[in-house]
Amino acid sequence: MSRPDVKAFFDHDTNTVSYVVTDPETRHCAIVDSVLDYAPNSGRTRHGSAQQIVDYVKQEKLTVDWLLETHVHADHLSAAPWIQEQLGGKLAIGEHITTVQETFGKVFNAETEFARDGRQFDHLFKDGETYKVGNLEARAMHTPGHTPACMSHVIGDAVFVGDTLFMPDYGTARCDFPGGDARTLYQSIQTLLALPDETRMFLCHDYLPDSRKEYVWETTVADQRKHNIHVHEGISEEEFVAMRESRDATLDMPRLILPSVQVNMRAGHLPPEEDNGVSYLKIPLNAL
Ligand SMILES: N[C@@H](CCC(=O)N[C@@H](CS)C(=O)NCC(=O)O)C(=O)O
Ligand SMILES: [Fe+2]
Repeated sequence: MSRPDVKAFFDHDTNTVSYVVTDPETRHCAIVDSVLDYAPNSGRTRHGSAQQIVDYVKQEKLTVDWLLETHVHADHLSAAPWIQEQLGGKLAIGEHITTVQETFGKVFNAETEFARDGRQFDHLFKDGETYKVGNLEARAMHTPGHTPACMSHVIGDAVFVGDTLFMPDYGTARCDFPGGDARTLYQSIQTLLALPDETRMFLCHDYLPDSRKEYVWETTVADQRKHNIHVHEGISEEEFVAMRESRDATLDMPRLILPSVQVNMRAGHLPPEEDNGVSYLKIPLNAL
């Protein structure tokens, strides 16, 4: 089984992990879940986090095959289009992005020109679709539950699971966003736990439970099966759903959900500029 080099970038502001996944043979890579820095007080976007990824790719002389978004993130803005401008590569997400665009197109009463067929992306992955990163074999797995369009990506001996499982001592992703569903997430997680035991598993966030001092984002399938506090072997679907739904009822919306979703449903592009050349975000009152 081929083994990609995996370089992680941790964004402290949103607890998000981005990855550059490289085929050591061809030096072709995929960039997974990049972050555009956003200051909600000023409405200012910056490229500090994304620049670190661009610098790394240039320094290592890598060719970018793919910019993968595991889902329409609700907690940070994607830097994928900005990175693509400098490095190339195909920007891709799961085919069920169309459902997310329908839902949030309505929530934000988006302009009629806002296409809800996923055309803002270069490629829409289907469940089980295979593709390559350099010579590495890769496969997209539809793993909904947190959102309807969530995909995980198996690349060589590694899997990038987006928001499904977090570290075993933290548990799993929430299921209370529009289109989320705890029962569906349980089923998706079973497909991830059925991967080979030794598969390296890379997570999209770490929220540092009280029991731990260091951020961690890598584990294995075997470790999750044995130790994940929400879904280890022996926990039934009913038990999981009851736990997840009661926990979700206690969670606040992510700090950046309104800006994130408006931008990420457009593949990371800002809304069209108004006649004064400025792009605006909306705040729907009492809608979420
Ligand atoms: N405090 C964070 C919360 C982020 C959040 O809700 N994260 C989602 C993933 S986008 C999640 O699944 N959290 C799981 C949980 O806290 O149980 C923020 O405001 O950004
Ligand atoms: Fe998420």
